[in-house]
Amino acid sequence: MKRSNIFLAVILIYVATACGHKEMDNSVLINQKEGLVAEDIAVFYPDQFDSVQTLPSMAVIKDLNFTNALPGDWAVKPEFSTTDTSSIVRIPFPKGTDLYGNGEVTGPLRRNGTEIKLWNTDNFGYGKFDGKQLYQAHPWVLGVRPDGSSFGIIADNTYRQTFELKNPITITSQGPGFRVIVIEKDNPEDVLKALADLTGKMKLPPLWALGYQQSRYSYYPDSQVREIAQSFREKQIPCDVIWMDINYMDGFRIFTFDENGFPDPKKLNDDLHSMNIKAVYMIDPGVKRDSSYTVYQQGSAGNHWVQNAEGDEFNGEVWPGQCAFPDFTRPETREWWAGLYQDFMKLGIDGIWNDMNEPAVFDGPEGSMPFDNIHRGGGDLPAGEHIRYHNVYGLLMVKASREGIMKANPDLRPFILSRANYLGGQRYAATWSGDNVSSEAHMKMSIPMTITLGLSGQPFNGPDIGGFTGDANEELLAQWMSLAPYYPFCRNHSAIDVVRQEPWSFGKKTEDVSRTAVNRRYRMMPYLYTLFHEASISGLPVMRPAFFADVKDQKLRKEEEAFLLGDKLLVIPSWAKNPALPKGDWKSIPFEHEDDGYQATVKLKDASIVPMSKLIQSTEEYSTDSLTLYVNINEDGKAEGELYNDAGQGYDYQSGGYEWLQFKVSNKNGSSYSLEVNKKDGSWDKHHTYRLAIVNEGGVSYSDWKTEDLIFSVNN
Ligand code: NBV
Repeated sequence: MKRSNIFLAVILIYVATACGHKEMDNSVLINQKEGLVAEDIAVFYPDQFDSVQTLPSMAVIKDLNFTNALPGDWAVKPEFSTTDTSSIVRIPFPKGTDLYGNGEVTGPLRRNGTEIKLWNTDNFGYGKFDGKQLYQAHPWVLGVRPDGSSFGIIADNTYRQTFELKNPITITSQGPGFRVIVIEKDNPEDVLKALADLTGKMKLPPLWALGYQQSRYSYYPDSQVREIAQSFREKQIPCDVIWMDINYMDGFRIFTFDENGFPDPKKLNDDLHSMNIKAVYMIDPGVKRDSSYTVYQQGSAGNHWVQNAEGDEFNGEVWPGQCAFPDFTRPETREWWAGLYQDFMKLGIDGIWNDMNEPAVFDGPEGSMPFDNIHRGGGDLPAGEHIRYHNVYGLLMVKASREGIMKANPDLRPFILSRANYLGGQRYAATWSGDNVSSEAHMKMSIPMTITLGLSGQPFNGPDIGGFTGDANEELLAQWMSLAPYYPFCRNHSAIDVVRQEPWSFGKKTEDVSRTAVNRRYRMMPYLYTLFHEASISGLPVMRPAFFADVKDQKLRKEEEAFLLGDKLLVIPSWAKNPALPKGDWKSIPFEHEDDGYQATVKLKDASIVPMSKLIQSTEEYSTDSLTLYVNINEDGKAEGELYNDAGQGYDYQSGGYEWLQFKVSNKNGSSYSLEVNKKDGSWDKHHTYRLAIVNEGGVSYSDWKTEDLIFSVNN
């Protein structure tokens, strides 16, 4: 059934509220239609809702048909009103509720009292709008009540809008009336799972995308790329990816190469591959207005450009000079764009980095396009002005990029990193938090920012480690690299005009600290990959707030230094000052080279098992043949954990080519432990060798390696 026809088929529950009543601020309250679409999900429409103006939803991929009337005791109810210029929704919530989410934002983890504008913005150094308006828009709030019961709110429209997170929450959109979706669950995890059911899940990325990645604007020429790769191998700092920023291009023309600096990209990529390193290349949306340039010629011939209000090709200034911009609302344009990746990927390119896709336009209003530019739409997307499609320009671009990459490499899982995106954009791309600053403040802020994106549906994200703009220094890089193991997306990246910040750039101390940190990430890879798998099937974030460990403990609600990785590891950065920690018998995992003064404390939850693998230099060497199971046995002598394991690439996993194992360890008596391995799912039958690492107060006691007879004795 077409979504625009929803109203013909639904059972409408019509509630007459105070029609025509004037509010204090001159907005006029309007009627609404409301009902349940699932047991715990309600949808509210303002009266005279015109579906063509905001639907089909760019966030929600499910049809939302009313199934039942809204129960009388439904708690979170939006109230709609309008003014001459805006559509307003006010949502009162019970006292004591903590608010989270709201997407890519600076500021505290707990969002109460904050205000943000959703208008994707190229925000260098977070210098504009006090950093409150960044590259992505997530019209979404998560509310957690004192008892842990939780709700989620989606303002289902893409227009420029403001979220004021006071009581009531006030959403003011510069567009027409829009529907509001409210999810009501017993805990925040279930709200996030429902959000993922509605907006789609991140697809399982290739394993290499979880590795450590090194970038700079720009490594140039290609010999420098090779040197960097070589240095990682010589210095034995694990690394999976090197990134090619815009200088690889010929005059910033996308899908071209600078003849002098990158004369043979295929050879470069082959060389990197021979060192077990992948290559990711940047592609921006702006296409240089140059009549001798094939991409511009094709785009013009295909009538693919966004138009100005007069219906002519819109041009604006970006890196290459005056550019035209693909109109990604058009299916034909997305198909053309997707096709551009065909030959490009054949050069051995492994992943794509879509930057500047807010879209950033240097000489345009607020650094983007005029609000009245025309996007012509197509398929089920109506034509609309830029003010409607601005916030989803990046989402539609990465949707097209993803399709192109998948077509070019049908047997490989795609990897795309996007700077701009919108609620639900995890379906297409991972993200990073844009041009942060090399400062202690931005390093610390990267934790609530990474968690917040996870609480907004995007599990695969992280900051520029070391900071993008401004000079890093020995101390800062050592501190920031010590967090590298724990960001879902782990990439060190810096600007063009700042000091180098590869792990070895400030001498031996930082290099050693970095190696120790990155080694940790690779040792934890079995656990990390298991968490990514969990995120891909449930929508739960990889990096999680500490309060997820005990949602009723109010002391944890503001904690934004310490955080969780999955539900079994608690990470406390070395610089954390009196962090609020969850109760329970969490025990520190003693990794190697623990005492450099920088590494975070990593604690294992009681009754838990986390699998770790041998040290490797790249995920190409990843193997789960020999697994060390870190075990924190509880008072009853028991612990449990899981491992998800597949080929790390390709799609066999979609037809059972994986193993999902469950581990149970019990303490027989004294130093004797038994391990039970059960298959939870998957058709793989792999042989593993295990050893137990029993974590206790004083450190860790290891057993011998065993394949059968899984009774271990551990030397205490
Ligand atoms: O392509 C250059 C940079 C890139 O390194 C950065 O990560 C992006 O956020 N890009 C922005 C454009 C120029 C920024 C000054």
